[in-house]
Amino acid sequence: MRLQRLRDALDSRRAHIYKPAVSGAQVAQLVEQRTENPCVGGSIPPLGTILPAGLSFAILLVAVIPASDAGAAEWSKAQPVTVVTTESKFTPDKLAFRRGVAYRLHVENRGTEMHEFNAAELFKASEIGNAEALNADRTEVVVHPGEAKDLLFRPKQAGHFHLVCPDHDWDGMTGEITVE
Ligand SMILES: [Cu+2]
Repeated sequence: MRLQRLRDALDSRRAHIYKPAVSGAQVAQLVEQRTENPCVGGSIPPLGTILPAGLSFAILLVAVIPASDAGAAEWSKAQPVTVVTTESKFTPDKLAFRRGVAYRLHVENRGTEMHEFNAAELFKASEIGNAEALNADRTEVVVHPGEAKDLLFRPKQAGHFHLVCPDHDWDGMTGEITVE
């Protein structure tokens, strides 16, 4: 019964291999402990019981690591592209990318106001290497005056995409992005 639950938890984890192995198993154990014995902590030996299951998952992770390393190596070779923001424009304001190529987009704010490199549709149609460079909605790179950010992305679809600074589009701060 307990083992089956752990297996289920691990199976569901296999679909999300980015999560660390132990946390999944520990969550499963915590849930179990809470359900079976909410007051006494000692009925289930900590970690020892789940070690075999955790171990098999650790082996699975090792098998997966080379692929992600290869991905990281690809990002390290990403082509650099710099866009400067000032009042009120992107320089350059026309950008061309190729589908399947990794880019390091360097957005540098040399202006005195905050600007946003907003290319929501492009980012949606791209693999993102470092989501932390984007806002929570993954629509834009926000740069404060004097700040610069690097975004790693790889376009997955060809097409034309809008570039806009939502704060200054009224002032002409827009651009065009083409992915071939
Ligand atoms: Cu702006």
